[in-house]
Amino acid sequence: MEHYLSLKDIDSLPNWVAEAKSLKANPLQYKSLGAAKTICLLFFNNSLRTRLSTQKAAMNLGMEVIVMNFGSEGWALEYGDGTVMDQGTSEHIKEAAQVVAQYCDIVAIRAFASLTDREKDEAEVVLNGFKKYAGIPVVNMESSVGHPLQSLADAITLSEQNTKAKPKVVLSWAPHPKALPHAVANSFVEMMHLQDADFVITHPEGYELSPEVTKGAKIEYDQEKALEGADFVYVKNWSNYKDYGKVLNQDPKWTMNAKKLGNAKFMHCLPVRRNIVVADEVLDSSQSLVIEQANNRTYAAQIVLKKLLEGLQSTATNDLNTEK
Ligand code: AN0
Ligand code: CP
Repeated sequence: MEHYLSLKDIDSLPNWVAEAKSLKANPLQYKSLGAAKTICLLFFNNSLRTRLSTQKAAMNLGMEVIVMNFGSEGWALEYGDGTVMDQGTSEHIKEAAQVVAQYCDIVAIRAFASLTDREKDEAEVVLNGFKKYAGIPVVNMESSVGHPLQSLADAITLSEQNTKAKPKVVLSWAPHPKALPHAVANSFVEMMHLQDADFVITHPEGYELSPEVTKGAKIEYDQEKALEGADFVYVKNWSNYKDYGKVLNQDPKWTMNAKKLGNAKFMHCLPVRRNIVVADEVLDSSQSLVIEQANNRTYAAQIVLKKLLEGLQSTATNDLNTEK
């Protein structure tokens, strides 16, 4: 594996989940794998879990970690080809990516959707710019369209908690006062496509995610009906996709509560707004898996970094063999 940009980079999700669980049981078993290797974590947006769990994962593998809040402390980057840079941007991605790559062996990037220009967001200019110019493995720590470290952690949590051959899993939209990206929901749906489950998405009419992402998935606009007999309920807000980035609905009827949840387990990627997205009674109950989901972020990141480090090792060995 060259990069971890989306779930498509995983060759076998069940194998990765099994390996991640073994890392969780013994996190320091590959402590020497990352010796003398450095990872740069570049944040164009805020973070708690991603920042700390990815750093922890790298440390568990013996790596050195450099973290930079690029969004607030780096130069404003230009991505266009041939741009006359007489406006707000100070440095081109071509130089920035090559420079970063001189300081580290792997680069991980968080760059959220702008939610103003769908085409530009879907072009993933930040991630693809680093992929094109850095020449080292790139890890997606939530881009415009995906959050594959989150959904890998969610797959680990589901596998730990599930007791049925074919559980019912519901992705339920929730209200939110701010416009949020589609990345978490997109990657969750993509991950569920790889599971043997009865999977249903529920949201208000008009709040459809990208049809490319939800192709083949069941959509039920009646939340109550969707939640019937659910084993796992994954709650998440996203802003409107068609009327791109707009908040058109804040109906509190969609807030998750104990009655609607029934006996199901509650999941959310965090951070979560209490009593808007989900009622206190749910978050504070033993049915909530959110803290364990956050815990599994470490092992999701660790399996990804382990695969990338192994890839670097085999490239180095091949180089040595061809040198003789
Ligand atoms: C972000 C989102 O919805 O994509 C990050 C979630 C991991 N959430 C917020 O900005 C509140
Ligand atoms: N779930 C998640 O990615 O959290 P942070 O935004 O705090 O990193």
